[in-house]
Amino acid sequence: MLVAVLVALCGGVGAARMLSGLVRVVPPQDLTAIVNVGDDMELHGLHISPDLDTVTYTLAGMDNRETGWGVAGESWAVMDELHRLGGEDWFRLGDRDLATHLYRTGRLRAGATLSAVTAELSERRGVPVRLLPATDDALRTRVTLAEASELGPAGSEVGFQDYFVRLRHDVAVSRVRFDGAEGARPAPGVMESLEEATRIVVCPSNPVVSIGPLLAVPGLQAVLEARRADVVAVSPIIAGAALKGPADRLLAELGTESSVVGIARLYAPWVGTLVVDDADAALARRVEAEGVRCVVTGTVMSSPERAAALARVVLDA
Ligand code: FO1
Repeated sequence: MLVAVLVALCGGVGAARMLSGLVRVVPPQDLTAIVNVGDDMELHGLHISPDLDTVTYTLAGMDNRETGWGVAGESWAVMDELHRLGGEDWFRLGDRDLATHLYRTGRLRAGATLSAVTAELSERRGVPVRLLPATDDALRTRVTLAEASELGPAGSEVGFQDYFVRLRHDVAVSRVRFDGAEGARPAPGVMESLEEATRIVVCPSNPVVSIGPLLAVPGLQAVLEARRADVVAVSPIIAGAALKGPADRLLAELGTESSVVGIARLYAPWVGTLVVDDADAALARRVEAEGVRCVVTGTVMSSPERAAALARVVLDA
């Protein structure tokens, strides 16, 4: 095991895979994950935190590897019954997953903070990594659509999950903003962990809608800029494309080249080293021309062993 106090900046599935590699090479108690909450939403009166749950379920070994979200071997009795009643069932909440949202919502209503509830849920599920929401305040990603959709004309602004799940992110976007970000305060432990970490890892998460909301929390980007030499990012773009989700299209639509060079340009103010896939080895010089050190290795985490091999490279970088 390597000795390092690590902080990882996290979105959903890409981050969860990276964390499952990191816990194989550093003691899990030396790892803090700062997780996006821009995807959070209220539905059926419940507070749902998809990225916190994806990370928790993965580290607890109960994740659904096919979907990348939710619980493995899930049952759907509640959703099936809701469907029969004609209720809102576009966002699928499995029976076991629902227990998480019921627990979280009840505790929040009783006055607990999101970070306190997150710690309770991860402790009860035996997750040894410290999980911190980026903020305990309401910060919500909102997406302006560049074309008409079933949710309204071109120019309509919709919630993140409306874009991502309801519209299957199959519609062009003209703007992304993080509602509530100006007044959001970093959750307890976020700033301290970033200041004290020996290494900060940016997981291969969507730069716009997973990492973007973290940077929007006042103070976060400044501390990352101050720690730039110790910040290592893994590119979520391989050979011009995202492995999963709309990162490639979102980058292009919002004016950033969808390539490792585009990622380097976007992250250059606060990232010192970018880890890119072997498929992009020919672009290493162009990455370095952006002022970012480039490390080339296999970044596709198709198994926990490959995730651990990538984690080792990230720590040695
Ligand atoms: N993604 C889907 O594509 N369809 C769903 O019905 C869905 C339900 C869902 C329920 C709980 C949860 O934690 C995540 C869920 N997701 C679903 C995933 C989620 O929309 C995205 O993966 C993240 O927000 C993006 O990181």
